[in-house]
Amino acid sequence: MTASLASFENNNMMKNKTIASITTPIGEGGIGVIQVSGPDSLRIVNTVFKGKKLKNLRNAESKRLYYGDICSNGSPVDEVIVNVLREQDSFTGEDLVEVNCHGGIRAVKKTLECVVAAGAKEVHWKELANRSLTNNKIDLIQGEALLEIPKAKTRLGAKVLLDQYNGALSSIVNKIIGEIEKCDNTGELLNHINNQLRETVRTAVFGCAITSPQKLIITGKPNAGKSTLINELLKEDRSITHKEPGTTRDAVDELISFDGMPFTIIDTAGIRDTDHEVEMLGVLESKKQLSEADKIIIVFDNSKPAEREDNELIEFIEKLDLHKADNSHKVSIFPVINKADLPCKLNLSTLIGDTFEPICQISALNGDGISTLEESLISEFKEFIEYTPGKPIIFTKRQQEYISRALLFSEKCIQTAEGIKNDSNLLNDIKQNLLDCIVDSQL
Ligand SMILES: Nc1nc2c(ncn2[C@@H]2O[C@H](COP(=O)(O)OP(=O)(O)OP(=O)(O)O)[C@@H](O)[C@H]2O)c(=O)[nH]1
Ligand SMILES: [Mg+2]
Repeated sequence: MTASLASFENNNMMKNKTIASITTPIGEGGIGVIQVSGPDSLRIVNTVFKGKKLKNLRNAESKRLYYGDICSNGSPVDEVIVNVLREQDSFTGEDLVEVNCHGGIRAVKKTLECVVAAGAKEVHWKELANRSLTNNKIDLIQGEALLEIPKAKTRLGAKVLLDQYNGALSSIVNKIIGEIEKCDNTGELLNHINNQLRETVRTAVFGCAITSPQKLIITGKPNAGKSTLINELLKEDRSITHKEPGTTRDAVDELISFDGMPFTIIDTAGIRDTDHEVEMLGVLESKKQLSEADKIIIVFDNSKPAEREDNELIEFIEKLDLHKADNSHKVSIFPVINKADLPCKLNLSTLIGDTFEPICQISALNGDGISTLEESLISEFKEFIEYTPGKPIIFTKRQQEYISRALLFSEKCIQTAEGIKNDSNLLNDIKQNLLDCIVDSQL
């Protein structure tokens, strides 16, 4: 089980408990929802629910709404609509009562208090997702999707995750497991398994960037136009810009998306030697941000000759480990020449090596060239952004690890000395990794 799911329901006693959780955000809002799930959910809610028509909730039909009051010591606390879902209909796989009360902190909390006083155990909402897993309503991959859906940053992200919740990735993993079981001494089937695994592993770079937005850092010497560029990309005046160098000191970060791909974009202080204490802290912070980046835009100033700061920055970036330890993580560099609207004084040849070949000329001030830059930033995701509904996508590092390992074993299997004669140990290793990816071993 993943740490995030495992940390919740960790003993058998808890499994039979009826649990309750607020499943809407706490704050101002039209409605608030409390879900009560478990063998006693109907009995527990019945003790605090006075239906206008229905007298006993235990006689309620599944998938029906009932109107009434939640009461504490006989007095109404809130007017609610209760949705009853018997175990065969609920997403948790056990009797579930959804209490829809008025939004706002007070009504929701008070209603939860009543349900808890009547015998339910208050839990984090993720525990409800965990119940679907323990009751075999969903598998581990679907469970992870369920936890990610509320955090989706873009519509594309929500679409992808919903498809995985509905079993897109699980289906291909199960299909391959079935094929391994049938795999005898024919190289053809093994090649087919290998191709499907390779194709699936390729999706991880996109899926993981959907759930954990990549860090996009904007760097460059002071006054190069970094903050102006970030404002242009965000289409709002988020960062302060000024003609004086050294304007940005704190790293400013914002969520941004290009064609549905989310990024955390970070404006940094220009890197230069300075005696000014506050600016120095900004420079240190910039260096830290650069070392954690997934993508780096280096802004060069077209209107000035190359300066020492440009070279120092390039040297610093060259020293960064551009291929991080796990190999799956590569830092991409996007050098751009800004202020292309001004006469050119930049002597590029003194600056640029292979790594820093500029991808485009832009004017952050009037927007020229910005769309080319945006396209470059998402080019590695392009084929996935044109998303085919229902496509299996790996969207967590955990899934990526297991399926990549399965791929490794399948490649070894193909290369065994006997050529197409399959090695049953290796086949088992492929299967085990796929099973570990999909089945919760702790259940
Ligand atoms: N003509 C022209 N001016 C620009 C362009 N981009 C930025 N500027 C101007 O250059 C100056 C510096 O811009 P900033 O965006 O504050 O530069 P910065 O790189 O964030 O500077 P620091 O935060 O000090 O490191 C401002 O006066 C901007 O209006 C551009 O494309 N063309
Ligand atoms: Mg700035």
